[in-house]
Amino acid sequence: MKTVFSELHALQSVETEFYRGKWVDAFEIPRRAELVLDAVRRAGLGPVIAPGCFDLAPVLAVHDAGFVRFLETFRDGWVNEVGDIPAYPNIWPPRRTRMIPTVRPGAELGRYAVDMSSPILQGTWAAARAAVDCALTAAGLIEGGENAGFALCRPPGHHAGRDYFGGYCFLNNAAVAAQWFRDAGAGRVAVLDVDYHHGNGTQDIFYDRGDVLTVSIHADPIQEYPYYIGFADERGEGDGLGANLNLPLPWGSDFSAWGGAMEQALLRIRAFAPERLVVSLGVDAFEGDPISRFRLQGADFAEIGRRIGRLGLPTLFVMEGGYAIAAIGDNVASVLKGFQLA
Ligand code: OKP
Ligand code: ZN
Repeated sequence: MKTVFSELHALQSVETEFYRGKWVDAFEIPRRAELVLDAVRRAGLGPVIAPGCFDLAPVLAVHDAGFVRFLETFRDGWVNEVGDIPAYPNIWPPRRTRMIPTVRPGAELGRYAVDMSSPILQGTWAAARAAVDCALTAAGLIEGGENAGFALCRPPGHHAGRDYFGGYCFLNNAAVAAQWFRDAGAGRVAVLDVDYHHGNGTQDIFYDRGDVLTVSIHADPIQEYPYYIGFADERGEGDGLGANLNLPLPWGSDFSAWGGAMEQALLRIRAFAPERLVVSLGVDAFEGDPISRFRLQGADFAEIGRRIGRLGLPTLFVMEGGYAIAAIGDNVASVLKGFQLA
């Protein structure tokens, strides 16, 4: 399968992040994408291509126009008022406020941010758009008849909702691609999120829709980010009732537990009979991940890929998390090779 990759990812780059009350070496760094790129090349997965350019219509199909406009224009006001420095929110609107627009960049930043992990930099908008372009280009390959594609997206996307960003994410690459498949004619699309963290943005975007099934296997939000969402009783609403499946697992889960959850996920996906599958591919369930607490081994990632491959669906893989620098490349390549050889 082809990998779609843009060098522009490197525009999103910080040295440190705020973690457990301290500024520590950042986990979500450009090197992650470079290592994944090296690994897919070494694995002989297939050609690496640059993304095409898309207008904002596919982004606006899942994201709020005011939010997108904010991401696009925020830096000008911020630099003018605060200076050319990374922008971190330090205030958030309380519940039941009227959400009246302000004229202050810092106040608008807090309106749309859910946490401090996604600083907006000079190049953030370009990097986030390039990631979406990677997802859409890979989706286009599948629409053109290929059975699979890998969008090597960075920054990741699955924590970004219709009108919020956070968790290293700005635009929801997987959700944009899933909606694009719908608009290209697929009647039903499934999103399988195997990242260690719940795909809260993706769930939220499609929560009231029956045409896009969202399934996530992740650490129990009672003890893990994103904390307030991702519980097993969230099943969708309205037309979407039954079209969201959350499979939370406790800290310390290994593949005996994770693989069992995956069987439930695959059963649900088969029953839904989607025409396209989008996989939010985070590899932070790996036991060596520095911010995560599952215990998957390297070989388990190949098995994940094989099981996805046995679904026999046109499949778009979209890069999400994974922070164990020494293993991220091998783990991603293992999933993709496992899929190819299934
Ligand atoms: C992004 B992805 C918790 C800090 C959490 C954000 C984690 C975002 C993970 N103490 N920081 O799903 O891999
Ligand atoms: Zn994650």
